[in-house]
Amino acid sequence: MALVCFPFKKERVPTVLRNVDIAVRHNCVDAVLLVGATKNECYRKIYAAIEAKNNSDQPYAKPVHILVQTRLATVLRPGKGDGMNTAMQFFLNAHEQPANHFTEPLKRLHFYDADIESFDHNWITKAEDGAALGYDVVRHYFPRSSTDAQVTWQVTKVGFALLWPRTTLPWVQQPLGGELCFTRRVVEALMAEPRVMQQSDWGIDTMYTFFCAQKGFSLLESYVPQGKMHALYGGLRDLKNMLCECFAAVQSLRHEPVSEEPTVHRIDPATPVPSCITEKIGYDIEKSMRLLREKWTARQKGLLELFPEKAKCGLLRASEWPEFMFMDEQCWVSAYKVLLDHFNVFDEDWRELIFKMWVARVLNYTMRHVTRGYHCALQANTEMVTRLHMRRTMEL
Ligand code: GDX
Repeated sequence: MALVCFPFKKERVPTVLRNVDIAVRHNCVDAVLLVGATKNECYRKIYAAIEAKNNSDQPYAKPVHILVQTRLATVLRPGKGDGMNTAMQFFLNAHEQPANHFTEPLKRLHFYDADIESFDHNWITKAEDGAALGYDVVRHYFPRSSTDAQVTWQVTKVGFALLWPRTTLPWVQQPLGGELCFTRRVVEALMAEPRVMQQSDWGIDTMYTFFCAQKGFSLLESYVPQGKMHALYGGLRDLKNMLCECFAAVQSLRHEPVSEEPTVHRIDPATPVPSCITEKIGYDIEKSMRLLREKWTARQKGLLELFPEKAKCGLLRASEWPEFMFMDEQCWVSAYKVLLDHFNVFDEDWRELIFKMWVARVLNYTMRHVTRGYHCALQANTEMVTRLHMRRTMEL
């Protein structure tokens, strides 16, 4: 009994409907759930298309539900977290609603971003196979462009290595991945965790990954070789909210203990990466360089006093001229530690400051490593996390 959920906000309707169709046709799937952010135009079009299909002579062979997300949290911005948590609530209670016609409780909940153009039945099959092998959680991981995933690498992976080096967390391949499958006991445990239910924004992926590790659930990371084809970001500014919210999620957990006892964590081996991914540039570099000079305030410059000299002076120079080679690995990690103590996700000066530091870090990485080719760049990311991970393990 599996439910596949696609959270969506504003996406290409044909892509979403194509993905719904793939899920409905899968043998292991009992129902599909779409959770929209609001009743916007995209929601209305998808709703109308589902109604039309169900009233046609070839209706969906399985129930396709569409909901607007419930406001479940109280403080943070309503976003993908409320969407995914709404799906978890639906999943747990679906069998109690006679109108849903589920004869027993649903057993597995899958999530996939609604906009994946390379989605096919294999994503579901792989997750179902992992669940059949007994894993509590199956997460998909896939090759990404060397300039993509810079919130994952610079924020989440660095944070996990710094804060919980002796646990399974630094080994999670794509800790922010939104393509995963939970068994019922995982959904029950996550829903019982108030911090998960309060994480209504982009921080939800961090929360799911973190609490699954803290609760010791077994994890299979399943490799999807074709990767996730989705639209390119424009400048890095498109990622500012995600950056701030993912950092704040790690920051909010920093005093949480995680057991150092080994837990079951298997990683499917990766295969050679196709050239459409190795040759792809994930963001607009020239547009991003300008960001270092934008939106400075006197208070931001004052807050720089909290940071080590190298980060402080580098950023002050960058406010006048696009400079970023100062933001090497060591400078980023030292700034990251200050941010863990002082960052305030509700304060726009702090949001701009972390954003500019991260832009400098991403540009530094791009110019130093991405220019040497895809494999060198990925190696540099991996080595950054491994070095930090090893150093912190020795220190603790
Ligand atoms: N219900 C709901 N509510 N859905 C949302 C909302 C919201 O407020 N915001 C976004 N979505 C949907 C969106 O329509 C799409 O289906 C999915 O969530 C992902 O959003 P997208 O803007 O395509 O995110 P992006 O940049 O592709 O990031 C995704 O991948 C990241 C990663 O793998 O690194 C997203 O799943 C991130 O959470 C993840 O960290």
